[in-house]
Amino acid sequence: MTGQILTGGRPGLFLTFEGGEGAGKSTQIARLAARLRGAGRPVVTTREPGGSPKAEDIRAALLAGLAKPYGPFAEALLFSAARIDHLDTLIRPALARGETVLCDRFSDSTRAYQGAAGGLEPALLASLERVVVGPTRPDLTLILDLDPAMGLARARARAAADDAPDRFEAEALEFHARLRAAFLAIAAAEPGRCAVIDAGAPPDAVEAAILAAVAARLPALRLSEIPTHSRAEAPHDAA
Ligand code: Z5A
Repeated sequence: MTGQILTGGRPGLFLTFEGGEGAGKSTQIARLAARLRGAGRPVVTTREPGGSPKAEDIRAALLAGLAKPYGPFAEALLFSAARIDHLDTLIRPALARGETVLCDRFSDSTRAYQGAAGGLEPALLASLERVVVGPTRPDLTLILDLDPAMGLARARARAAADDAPDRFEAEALEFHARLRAAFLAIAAAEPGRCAVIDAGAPPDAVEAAILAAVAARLPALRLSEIPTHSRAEAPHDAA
């Protein structure tokens, strides 16, 4: 089917996964990728910030909190710099080859973290997004919605006992509640692009909801033709 799908003027499909901390994005990206690959569909899994060597360098600095003293606009510029390289070196070439790109976070995270939760003007971020992302908007964004206290508890349970929380994990619960509201507001404003998934359900139920949303929104992927048994793989193979 490579090269056969024509959505958004490019042969590949671009799916992004968004949501708060510990919502299960990595888990579900691995499941969807395994299902598509099992059926012989070419898939790239990736993440933001990161996904290319230069963007991974920026990720390390951002998550270590090195840009925090410069404020949310400086952080937004660094997330954008990482995104430019990621788009140029990984996402756009994969879409041009007709591959399906599954990306863990993208520009909606900038809107939510640096915008709604960080206090930057939506108009400023919209301008930045227009310049950085251009026409490479996601075909579908799956917003994994979860009570932030539950998400943070999941993330802490996964972390090693001596791991310090990263720059954003360390924010107060109120910051994470603003994020949740921001992602839901994005979904409400762009219902054609976004699907909200209840991420508080068990992993199999979340996966089923994602498959239903993808099948309904992107029929060109022909998900319903793929057998249900598939094995999850390690996420973010392109990073
Ligand atoms: N950021 C930003 O500020 N601006 C931007 O523009 C961008 C990003 C692009 C990246 O962190 C940080 O950068 C992020 C936003 C900010 N903030 N934080 N923190 P990251 O990539 O390190 O972290 P993350 O994106 O938040 O992902 P995560 O914490 O790894 O969560 P996840 O991928 O959504 O969840 P998971 O790893 O699949 O699952 C978490 C745990 O829960 C794990 O043990 C699973 O086994 C478990 N799990 C998964 N699903 C379930 C269900 N359904 N039930 C029970 N347990 C589950």
